[in-house]
Amino acid sequence: MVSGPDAVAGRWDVFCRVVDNFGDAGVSWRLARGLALEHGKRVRLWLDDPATLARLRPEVDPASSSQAVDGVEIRKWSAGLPDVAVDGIADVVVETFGCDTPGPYVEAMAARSPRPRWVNLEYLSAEDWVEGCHALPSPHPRFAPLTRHFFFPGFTSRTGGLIREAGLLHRRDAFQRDPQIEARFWVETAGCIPPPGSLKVSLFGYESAPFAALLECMAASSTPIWAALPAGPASNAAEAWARSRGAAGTGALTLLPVPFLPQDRYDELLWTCDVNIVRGEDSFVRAQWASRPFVWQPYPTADGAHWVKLGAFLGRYTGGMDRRCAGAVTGLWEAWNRGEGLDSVWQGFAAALPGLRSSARQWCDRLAAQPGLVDQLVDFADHVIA
Ligand code: TRH
Repeated sequence: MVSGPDAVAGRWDVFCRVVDNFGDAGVSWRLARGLALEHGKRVRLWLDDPATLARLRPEVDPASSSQAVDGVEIRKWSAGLPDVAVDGIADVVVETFGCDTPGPYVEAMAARSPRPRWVNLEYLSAEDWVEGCHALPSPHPRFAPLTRHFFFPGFTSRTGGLIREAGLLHRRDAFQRDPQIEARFWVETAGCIPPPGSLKVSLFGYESAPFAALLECMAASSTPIWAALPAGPASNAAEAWARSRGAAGTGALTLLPVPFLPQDRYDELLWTCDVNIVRGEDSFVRAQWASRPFVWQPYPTADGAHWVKLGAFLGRYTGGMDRRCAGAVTGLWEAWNRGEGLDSVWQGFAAALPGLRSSARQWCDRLAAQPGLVDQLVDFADHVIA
């Protein structure tokens, strides 16, 4: 057990392999940036696909094999890299989402004294078993002195918490308090400002999401709805749906295609909208920090495990709600993920929004009472594991 000032580890290597979509790069980037900017760590983010990160952070050069952004050294992780003879190894090694640290690097870790600390940052889940697995050690089968620790993000004090940048909620509050700032966001992002009294909705989902059915419900709304559609499945589906409507038009619904936004700008979209439809892991967390009602589509897997994740989170998220709100959230989320039955639940959800808005705020405040994931991970690496 190493403790005390000499235990503070300054050099961190974070490994990320982009499976698909954006979340792997999105989460790993937030982690690396927090370690560098908020904890003064010397961080290298080894990323196999910098082009994916460049979509989230336009300052990133997709073609570069080595660059520095926001205090993070971003290195392209490819065959033979890192070259441990040249690049050395860090004091703390974080592999994200079980991406497996490269073999030669692990061998160099085993040969180094003191041994580097080694953490596997897992996927986010609200399931009960996570608390029992968080922070558990797993000795390496080949290199006995090496122990990998499993670090689970989560929603309770017995997990590693959620990534929350310093000052995030203050920046959100300042944005949400100032109509001028919100208006400027809409003009810069969509070229227009949704009129007062309209319901603003952001849509981000997988190809499988029933976008057309939801847009149909919104078109029939008794109040105006403005839907922001970041470039991708949502905007493609909306374009096809509007074409299919032909002369009937889009009713109470106004479609607002917007570019795929830089991460920090996407936060602002979530902060200004009244309802956010999100997916995966990172936008799911960002919608909770926006403290607005939201709908979540977990990453769908062939074995249906996403239903278990959905149910586990719904259990926690609706636990403090009254029956009407809990029923409205559960009904719409299940219909959204099932891909059917939206017409019978959308109205109930829209009618419950005032109560859902205060529930979203309470939920966010409850999460914000816990230390953020980066703070917890640094404490874990510097003061808990050898
Ligand atoms: O893109 P995703 O589906 O990523 C997924 C999940 O992370 C999932 O857990 C993982 O198993 C799979 O990848 C491999 O959804 P997610 O996690 O919300 O990541 C999207 C990122 O894109 C997030 O950081 C927000 C960001 N984003 C923008 O920066 N601008 C935008 O305009 C939009 C719509 C999203």
